[in-house]
Amino acid sequence: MKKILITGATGQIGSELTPVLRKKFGSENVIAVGHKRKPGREILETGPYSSVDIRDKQALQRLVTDHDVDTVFHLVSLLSAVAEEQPQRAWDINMNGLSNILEISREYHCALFFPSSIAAFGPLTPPDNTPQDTIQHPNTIYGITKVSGELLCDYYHRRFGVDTRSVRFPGLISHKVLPGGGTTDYAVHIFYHALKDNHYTCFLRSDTQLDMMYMPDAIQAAIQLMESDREGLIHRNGYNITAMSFAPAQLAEEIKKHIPDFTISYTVDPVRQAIADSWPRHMDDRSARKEWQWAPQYTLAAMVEDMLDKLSHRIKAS
Ligand code: AKB
Repeated sequence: MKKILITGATGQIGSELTPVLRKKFGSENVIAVGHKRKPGREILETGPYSSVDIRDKQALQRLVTDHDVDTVFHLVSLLSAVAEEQPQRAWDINMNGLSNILEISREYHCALFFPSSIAAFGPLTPPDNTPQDTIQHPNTIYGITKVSGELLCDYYHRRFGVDTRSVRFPGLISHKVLPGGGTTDYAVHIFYHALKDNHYTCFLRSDTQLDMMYMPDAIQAAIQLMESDREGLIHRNGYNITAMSFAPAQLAEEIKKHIPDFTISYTVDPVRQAIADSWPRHMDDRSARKEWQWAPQYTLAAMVEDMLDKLSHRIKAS
């Protein structure tokens, strides 16, 4: 990795991955690409930034050739709940966007990171200790784009030798930029409401257990996978990875340890509940641990403590 392009750089993952990569590889060597969401000062002021629609292949091609890019982190994606509202747009952005990036990676010999998701599984998948290789038959449009993305990345690797790599991210928890319309978003929103109102109304049932991860671990996973020796990688697209698994009621209990007055209530959104009910409760991530030494740092308790600390400073400063 010498010259890196990040699509979706203004999103939940991109806004945290971009500064970490700029620090590690040099500001000028990390080109951030956003589109709909306005970039924050950090992204704009610390290195190159371009606004490009992921469906504009020529503009992306120009960026890759102008900057001599050798690695792409392709983070653009409509998330699960928003995608259910606009399935055709989700297919267009998630699949045609990925197809553009794969073609460019083939043409200009770039390595490619693609974030898949727990959504690549479905109601027929074993929900506990979900194996690395198992039934993938999602019933959401987002999940269909994620499993298709994994297959397409594998195809480009096998057929054209493109160095594609991906992970199946669980719900991601972070304090910098809000997630944009997913099913696991409750696990981020709850912190804002706990600090501002002492109360949160959750759109999932209290016992909806899902895999989760704190953003520093997610950033570490993406970089570590892309830096691993290619010889060790058997399951390229994509690796199960998880750091913790909890339900809303357990997260609320953990928050209460820091904010004793905090309360939670439940008004279930049937669409998001059905999506969550189709996803694994806990994935087996031994392949990632074995093949590229994946090892998360944050437990539920450590994540909650750090989130409340960082987010309260951010809220005070705003
Ligand atoms: C979503 O909820 O849609 C995402 C995901 C788990 O992929 N956070």
